[in-house]
Amino acid sequence: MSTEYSASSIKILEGLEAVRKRPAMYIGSTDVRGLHHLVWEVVDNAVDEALAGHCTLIRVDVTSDNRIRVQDNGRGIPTDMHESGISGVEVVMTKLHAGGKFDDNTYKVSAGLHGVGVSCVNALASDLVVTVARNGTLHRQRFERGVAVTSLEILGETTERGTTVEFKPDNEIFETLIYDRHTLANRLRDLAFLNPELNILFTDERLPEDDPLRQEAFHFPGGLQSYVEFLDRKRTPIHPQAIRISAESPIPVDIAMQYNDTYNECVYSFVNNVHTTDGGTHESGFKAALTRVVNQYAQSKFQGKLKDLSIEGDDAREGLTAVVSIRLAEPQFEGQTKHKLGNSEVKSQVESIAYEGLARWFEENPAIAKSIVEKIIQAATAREAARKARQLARRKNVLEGAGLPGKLADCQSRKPEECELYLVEGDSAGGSAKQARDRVFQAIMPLRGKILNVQRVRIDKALSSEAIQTIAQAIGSGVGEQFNLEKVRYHKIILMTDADVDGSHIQTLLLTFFYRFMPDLIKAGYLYIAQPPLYKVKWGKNEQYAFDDRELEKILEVAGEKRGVYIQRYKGLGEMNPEQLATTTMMPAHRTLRQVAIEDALDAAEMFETLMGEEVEPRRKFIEDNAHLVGALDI
Ligand code: 0RA
Repeated sequence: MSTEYSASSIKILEGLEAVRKRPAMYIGSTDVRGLHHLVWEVVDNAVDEALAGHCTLIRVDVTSDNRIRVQDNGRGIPTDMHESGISGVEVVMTKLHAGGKFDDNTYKVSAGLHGVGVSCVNALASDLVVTVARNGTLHRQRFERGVAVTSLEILGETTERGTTVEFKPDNEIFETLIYDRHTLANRLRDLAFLNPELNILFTDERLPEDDPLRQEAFHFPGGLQSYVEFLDRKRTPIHPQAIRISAESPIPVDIAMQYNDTYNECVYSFVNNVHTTDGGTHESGFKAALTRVVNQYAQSKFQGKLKDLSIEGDDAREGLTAVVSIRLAEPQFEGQTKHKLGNSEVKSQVESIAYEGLARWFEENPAIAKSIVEKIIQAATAREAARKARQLARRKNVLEGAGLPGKLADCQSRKPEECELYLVEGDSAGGSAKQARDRVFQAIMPLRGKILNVQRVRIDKALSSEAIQTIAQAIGSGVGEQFNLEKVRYHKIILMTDADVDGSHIQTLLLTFFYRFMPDLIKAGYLYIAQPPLYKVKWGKNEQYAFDDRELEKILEVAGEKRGVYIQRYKGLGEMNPEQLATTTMMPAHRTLRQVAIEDALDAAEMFETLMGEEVEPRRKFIEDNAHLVGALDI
């Protein structure tokens, strides 16, 4: 360790010390999200280089010990002396908010959610190595927890160009150090769709050499058009090519959209590559333009079919998959999670670009426009019919909890925040659960047989299923557009199914139902999955439960020496007596619940489509590893 610090570099260290003291202020959290944030921070810098036209290749590697290596072929971080007396590399790596460019960048890509600078990554890495190939010379510098432990050394000559940052997240800071392949691959794939000139190579060195997922190459010269086709790959489009609208002025706007034969709307929007999951002014501008064009077109060409029906935005977006991507010099992000664009001038800018592009497209493609508008008129007609059906249903008070369903064994408490509703597979397990519960705050609803698959049906059809009606009645919140979070009667709704294929199937059908008709309930964190044990191990006077095979092995290691080890495998909830069910799966002090977290609508829609799509193999695979839909949480 040979480091001398000038006055200015001491100030720098104080800056990074602040990052280590309050990491969440800089990267949002120190959980698995924050862990991934470190990668995006470095990748965003490389993407900045690509946007400025200097970089075509980004490699992201996860090493076998969960280190991250990000390599790009951009200009390389400047290596010459900065005015503060240290090299550009050291400034970028140690000075807060110096991660960006020295030069004037028209569109600061990462200004949105990330953009806190690579120095934050450095501060939160137990060690970090930066290698820069620039002006024919290869340079390297090492850091530990943000502190330089070598100077910027010259390694030799090179014909290459670019920056490589390799780091290990600090175990003193992060709750977990294990990277999630899906999270990384999905975001890198998105970035490749959004930046068609980029090649992104992702390698997960934790997977065996012969695993096809070990290395994935993302390069999509078709850009957003390919993105929409990718999103719809499991669906059947009603027209062969995605509609493409783009303009550079007054701001760069790029839109691709395609209608498919489902009833799902799937509109994704981005600002400077940041996914605005809560939409914002750019997304509303696009939607307003679409509704306007469709209404005008239908009125001028399909007056006969339209009669006095009016087309609403939801109708125009039924079965629509669209991606809207814009670039903005100074994006303002709003909302709790800063996933919503606030710049008010953007709405009319995007709206007029989308309006003109769409109107022209409709005029130039009358045959396809006809099939699209006919589909939309059908949607409006069905919506009107559903509204009438709902009105009728409401009159009968079916859905609003005037009467609770007969099968529900309700709890005594009327405080939703302490109430729990167990949705239990089968009448017999339902019976055990009723005996096992704490009736003060735990309600039980047995579910018999299969739930209707609601992925491909409209709301009126879904509500004609008795199982779904009773669930909706018990929860009391209304469904679909009528859903009201305030009316939810239980703040924990717990799916309890057998640990077998049928159980997984029922579980996924229920998840689909909640996802489609009560997504806000999932977002509020009210939906959980119970974890019944798979085994009971008995030896001597000891008795222990195992929730998976690994736990079983661990227990057997302890029990193994002794004689008379007895293992019981539970095939279903019905095999447990009420007391066992209570102590393993239902009592808050002993149970483990998994909270269902649909963080990313993109992933979720995607997954449910795979799940409910026609193809059997991906569905089987999903049911096998639906673990990444639910985050582990001890309650
Ligand atoms: C500061 C200035 C310039 C580039 C970069 C930083 C830069 C940072 C990172 C981080 C990862 N990859 C990166 N690539 C570049 C501009 C360089 C110039 O003007 O030549």
